[in-house]
Amino acid sequence: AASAPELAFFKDLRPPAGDFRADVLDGLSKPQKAIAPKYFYDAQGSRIFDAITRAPEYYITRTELALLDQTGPELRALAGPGAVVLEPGAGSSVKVRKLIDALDNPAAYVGMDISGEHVKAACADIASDHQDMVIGAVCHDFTRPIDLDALPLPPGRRIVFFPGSTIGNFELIDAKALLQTFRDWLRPGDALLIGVDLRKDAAILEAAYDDAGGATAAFNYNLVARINAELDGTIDPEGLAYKAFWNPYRSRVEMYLQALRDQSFTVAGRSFQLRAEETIHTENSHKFTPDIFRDLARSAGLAPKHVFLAPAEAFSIHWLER
Ligand code: AVI
Repeated sequence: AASAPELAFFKDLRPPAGDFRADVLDGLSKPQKAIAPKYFYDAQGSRIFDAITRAPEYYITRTELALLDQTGPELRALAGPGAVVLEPGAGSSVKVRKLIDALDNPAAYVGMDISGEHVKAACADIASDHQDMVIGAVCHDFTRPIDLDALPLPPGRRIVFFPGSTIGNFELIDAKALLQTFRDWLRPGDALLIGVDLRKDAAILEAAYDDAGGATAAFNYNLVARINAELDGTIDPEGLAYKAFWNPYRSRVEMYLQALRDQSFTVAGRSFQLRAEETIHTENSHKFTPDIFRDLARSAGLAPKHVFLAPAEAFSIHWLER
């Protein structure tokens, strides 16, 4: 693996640590206790997420990768030469390699992620394989504002790449706002290439979000470990069970940590109680139909130009333009 000096730039816009504390205390004070899923992704959580993507039940990653392989020539034609690829929530950047390899002389790639070390290493790896491109990395929470003009981006058609169906982790109103944010990153004619998971059988969905190997459960327990370590918490992970279920009315998989018994704990000096069976909501993963997603995109000011569908409509990748 190459090291960071090969990056054209690294910008650390790390969100203040106080955000985590305030958000956790606020979330645990609600009638339905909840913690925002972005806090899953510390360095260890990002590693566990990579393990989830390799779990046999978690069809999303391999389905999207296969779809990207198949759509390469069409993506190359849609994008044209010299594209500047921006990837919010880049993580380990496996998918973008397929996009970069498909494109016609892409000019630049910028990976952005809330996990700074993770994104820096992943982008440095890409830089060592693509010395002809401008490769940068940014530590950034993409739900917060960013001034793209402050990044040394070369000219060229911008493609914001947002794979993985991460859009599904947002409440619909927030998903719309996020699409509007990405739209603001684009100039007329630029594009958003976004992976969107589709509705399917409940049993497939529930298995994908509660794999037998326990990676998804470990992902949730890591959040507890993170709260205990960083916010001086006393939550006993053994008092909590991980649960995932498909909610057909809201078209989403919902994930929770559920109390196995009455318990109390402290976080950052504040006390909290959990009754037996009470839950902490950790995540939603919304599933769409192609039409419902296109409507959402239009409502955010993006024009659907093309959709690529995996076999059996297991997954979709949408090309949207400003
Ligand atoms: C990142 N995101 C799209 C994942 C998903 O499928 O909703 C997060 C995840 N949570 C548990 N498993 C995967």
